Amino acid sequence: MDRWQNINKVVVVGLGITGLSVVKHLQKHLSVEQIRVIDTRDNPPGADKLATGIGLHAGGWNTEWLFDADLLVVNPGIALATPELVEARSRGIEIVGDIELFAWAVNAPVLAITGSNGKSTVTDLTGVMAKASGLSVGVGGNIGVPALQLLEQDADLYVLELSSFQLETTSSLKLKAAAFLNLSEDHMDRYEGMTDYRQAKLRIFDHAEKVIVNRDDRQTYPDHPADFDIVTFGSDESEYGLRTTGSDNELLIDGRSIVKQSQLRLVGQHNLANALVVMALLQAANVELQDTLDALKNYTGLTHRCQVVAESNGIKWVNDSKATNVASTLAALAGLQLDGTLYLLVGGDGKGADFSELEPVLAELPVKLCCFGADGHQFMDLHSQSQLFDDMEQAISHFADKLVSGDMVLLSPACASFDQFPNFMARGDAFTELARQYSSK
Ligand code: IK4
Repeated sequence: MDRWQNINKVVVVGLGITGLSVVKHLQKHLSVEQIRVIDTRDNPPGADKLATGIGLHAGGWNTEWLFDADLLVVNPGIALATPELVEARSRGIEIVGDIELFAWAVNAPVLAITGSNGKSTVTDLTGVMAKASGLSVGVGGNIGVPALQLLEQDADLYVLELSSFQLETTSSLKLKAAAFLNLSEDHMDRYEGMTDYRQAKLRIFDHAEKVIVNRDDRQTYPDHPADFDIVTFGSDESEYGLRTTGSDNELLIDGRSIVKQSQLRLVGQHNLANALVVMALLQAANVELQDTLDALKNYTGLTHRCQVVAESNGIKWVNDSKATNVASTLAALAGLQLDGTLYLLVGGDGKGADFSELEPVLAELPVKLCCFGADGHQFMDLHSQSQLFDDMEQAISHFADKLVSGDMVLLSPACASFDQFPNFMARGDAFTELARQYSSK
């Protein structure tokens, strides 16, 4: 079926790296006159890299362009509930996202991962291990390289991280296997409630040969399990599971030990679950696990994910900028090895979250809570030792000369970064820079 047959005019809504990858892909099927871009921001990122001849309307909507289109390709940063998009849809204009265009074009098996936390780690590690087995693998989506850009190099297998926003605009993505890792509160500025958020994530199962779900989080199961070929992972001994032996844990497949926790460089209980899902995904794609286990053992994790970025005089600086929701910060706190005071940097764009779950955990820790950014004030009552700052630099300069051996400075902000940074990576880079500056003083 040629999806492009009846498509004459396309509007890309939202530029940035993803929008640019969409435009480039569209140019394979259409001429520049048929492609337009709308971005509501005054200075859309990537505008300087847009191919000549393609119209760009920035700083607001252009409903003339919008309603003149046959197809809208909408960025995950824009809510489908936006009135202009609701109007376009009611006029019968098709709305898709970059992942749907990827689905129309892809010719190799695809694995996909969604969930509130751990999806980037699972996606990256699946890619690393699949490559170790000798396959050529395209890894990206919501992390790193946009999905459409992955198609520029031919691959034997694609591994995609998919956000709930990307899934809302995807309807025909066929998957070798789909994993739904866990569900916890996030994006309450974009969803009516948790039910809504979960339904968006469940779309990942729509055309999946196999679905991988979490026995410890029943919210990850499809509403009608009988309709699916289900594989599960979890902390008991069945299927992809765990067995505790003394002070160690064994990762199991159907009761058979595959690897021990002590053989892994990844730390934390949540990463055992992540490793189990990765094994389930790889087996669903017929990858020979034995060829990948050295890569699993050597894997140290992602940048911006509980990464030690500076260490001097017994003081550790840890970058967990990727913690953009409460559950992610809780996971970081659960895995802590502390010998002194924890200077915890929290705050940013709170996305309407309820941060109260942090309170009992913080109460048990020797912590100085350093709150910053647009919603930093929302953390102030969560601990007796809290202080409010404008930004990270102000916080760090305040406590830097109080740090002693055994202390840790941890950026695990439980918030998005968009109030003060382009994204969590820029926030993590800024923290890393400050950490290196202050720890060499
Ligand atoms: N037109 C238009 C237009 C206007 C604004 C297009 C984009 C924007 C900016 C863009 C964006 C928000 C891309 C996004 C996004 C949000 C891609 C992903 C997400 S996300 O919600 O899935 N990820 C953030 C989160 O989990 O909170 C990451 C937060 C961070 O990096 O700090 O708006």
